[in-house]
Amino acid sequence: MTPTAHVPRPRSHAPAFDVAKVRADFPILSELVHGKPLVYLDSANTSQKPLSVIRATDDYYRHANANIHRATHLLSERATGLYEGSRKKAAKFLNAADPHTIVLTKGTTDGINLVAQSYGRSVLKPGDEILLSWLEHHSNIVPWQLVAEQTGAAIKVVPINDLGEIDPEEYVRLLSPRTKIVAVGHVSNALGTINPIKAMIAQAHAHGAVVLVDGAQAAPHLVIDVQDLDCDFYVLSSHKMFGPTGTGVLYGRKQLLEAMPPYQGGGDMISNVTFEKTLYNQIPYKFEAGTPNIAGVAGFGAAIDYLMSLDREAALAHEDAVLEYATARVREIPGVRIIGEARHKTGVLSFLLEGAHPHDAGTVLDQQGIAVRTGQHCAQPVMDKFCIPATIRASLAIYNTREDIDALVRGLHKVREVFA
Ligand code: 7TS
Repeated sequence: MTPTAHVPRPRSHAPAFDVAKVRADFPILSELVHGKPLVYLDSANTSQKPLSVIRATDDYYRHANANIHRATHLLSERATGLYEGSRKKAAKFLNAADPHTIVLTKGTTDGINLVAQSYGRSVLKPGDEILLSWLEHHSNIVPWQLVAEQTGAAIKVVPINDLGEIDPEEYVRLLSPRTKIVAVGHVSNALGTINPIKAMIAQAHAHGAVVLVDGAQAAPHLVIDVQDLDCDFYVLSSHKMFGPTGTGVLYGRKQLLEAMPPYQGGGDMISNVTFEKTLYNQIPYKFEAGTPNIAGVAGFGAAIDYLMSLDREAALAHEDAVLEYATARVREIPGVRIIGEARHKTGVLSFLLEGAHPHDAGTVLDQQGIAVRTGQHCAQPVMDKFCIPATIRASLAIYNTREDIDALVRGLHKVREVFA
């Protein structure tokens, strides 16, 4: 919500953002839920899809359905064109210099597991350290625990402060020549904290560590430039940025990807197979074994087109204004405790309401057509830090409005009545 050096923010002449036009692009927003207009405040979980994405997926099955990279017929050519076209779009979206550094994955979880098992497993030795933060989603914890068990490496964790920000002094203190991998989220899914990752990456590099950034929650909101960040790996999920489920991206530094062993074996990831020896395909195909989610990737390309057709600065300014409004309005409700008040936040408002368990609050809100997520948000260490079992989380996207927040506030008053 506050301008930062590492996040491009609106300049004084930021053009107006037409939220009504954006909302009209998302058919599901006219859906009735329990007979009430849908108020969708769960985009950190998964975002809704614009018509262009729904159409791109449908078009693939109507006009291009075939397997990629391996047939001579026209449909396969079309399918391959769509698939490789999305890779190029993803490279542009992340400002990666070379589309070959874009591995198409099943999503963020898949990308992190790939890096942990391919890069991590081949370089880590007993005594090495993997540095995580207390803000991480389970997807950026458990894959590292698995590879730590396999290799004898140790996991270190940077603490967070009471605002929900990574402690910068502790981060530097925990970096050492033993640190081989730093894996950190760009934006926290539970609290919305934007981490100062550009500085964190530079500090990690100064100690010789390789950095993976979990960008699942950043991609729908922030402009991402992997060259400017100078990160080694950046992972994201299509479904959180208005694309289909089951697809995503792993960006990797070219020299690292080239040196890494394959993650999975199968079709398309080889250049020559004999029982004596198999030669692997070049990057990124070496990491893309088997028939992928081609329809999903076609839709993902349309989602990137959609996002890039927007004035991203104006979109972010709109989201920031709605988050600021939400924070102020929800804070006014008696018995509310906001969890996570980082100085730099995007997209997420987590809170507790005295007298109502988050799950019960979520059920009452759902009855009024309001979709939020309640629980620990796959970020149990964050809940442990605040000594709470769960929160109510309203998460925002470009299509949310102040009216959605007014509905949420009315809904929370109803929750208070029910549990008074
Ligand atoms: N990393 C972060 C920061 C996330 O927010 C999520 C999903 C993941 C990784 C995993 O992404 P996936 O697409 O591979 O499943 N976060 C959430 C959430 O906040 N609510 O539901 C899923």
